[in-house]
Amino acid sequence: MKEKIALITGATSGIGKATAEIFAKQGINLVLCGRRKERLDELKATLGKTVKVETLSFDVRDREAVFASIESLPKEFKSIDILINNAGNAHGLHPIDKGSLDDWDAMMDINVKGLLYVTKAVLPQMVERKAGHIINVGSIAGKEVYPNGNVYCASKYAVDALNQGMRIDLNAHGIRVGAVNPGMVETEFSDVRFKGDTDRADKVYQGLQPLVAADIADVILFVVTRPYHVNIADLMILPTAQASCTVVNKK
Ligand code: NDP
Ligand code: 8X3
Repeated sequence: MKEKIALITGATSGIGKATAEIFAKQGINLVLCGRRKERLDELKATLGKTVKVETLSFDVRDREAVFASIESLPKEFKSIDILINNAGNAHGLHPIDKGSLDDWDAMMDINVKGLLYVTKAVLPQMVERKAGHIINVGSIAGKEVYPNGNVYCASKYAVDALNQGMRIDLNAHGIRVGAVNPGMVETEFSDVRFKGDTDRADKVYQGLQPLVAADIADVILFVVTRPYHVNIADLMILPTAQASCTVVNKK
């Protein structure tokens, strides 16, 4: 994998950060993205000792910033081999009649439209080179709907549809496209969902052993290191204690 370049969105935390760390160990050069610049700088300082690292600080909702940032990459980083579409979050957990319009906008704008903007900005060089690998981080929430999950689930169902659509449309260009769909992973995800209510966030993972971000990063590394004729199209990874969105064996 040496000399390959991966662009990871949402690299400042959780699954994206763990993926950056495991990729660096394999010698994959990195373009790390997120809004929190200080975290990107810290990652560059650490992982930059092992591989080449560029950082891009932008909000995936800001389409001009997405295109300008990716366009600004130095020449040696322009040929992105692997795109990890990971940035995203849930915002709120309310029945549909009580949901907040701002939360709904955030989820659709970040999880769906942001993923589309980044993909559109990265794709031209992949299409031109007739090579590349896109991994869309979906969710079990993109495979089944759970109470109060409504709009978050809709955003992840959209990721599932886009994963299939990209694979079909990019097939003629020889580009690999696949999704990695986690269940419960203890990251900053629930802190964001519950807007900093850490007690409530912690309760989500109490009584079971959830996945950690490194478990998902490990799977992503497996997916990207298959021979080029092998495309892992769709994977779901759950903690052993979780059978579905709502069937969780808590002690
Ligand atoms: P975290 O909250 O730990 O990480 C989310 C990442 O997304 C951060 O790096 C954050 O960076 C970035 N991000 C959020 N909003 C924006 C934005 N507007 N613009 C740019 N970047 C943004 O959560 P996870 O690591 O758990 O989540 C990663 C992905 O995994 C998401 O797509 C999530 O839906 C999915 N997932 C998570 C599961 C879980 O249980 N944790 C289960 C299934 C799927 P910054 O704030 O610096 O911009
Ligand atoms: C995150 C998992 O179950 O909170 O996508 O929706 S869940």
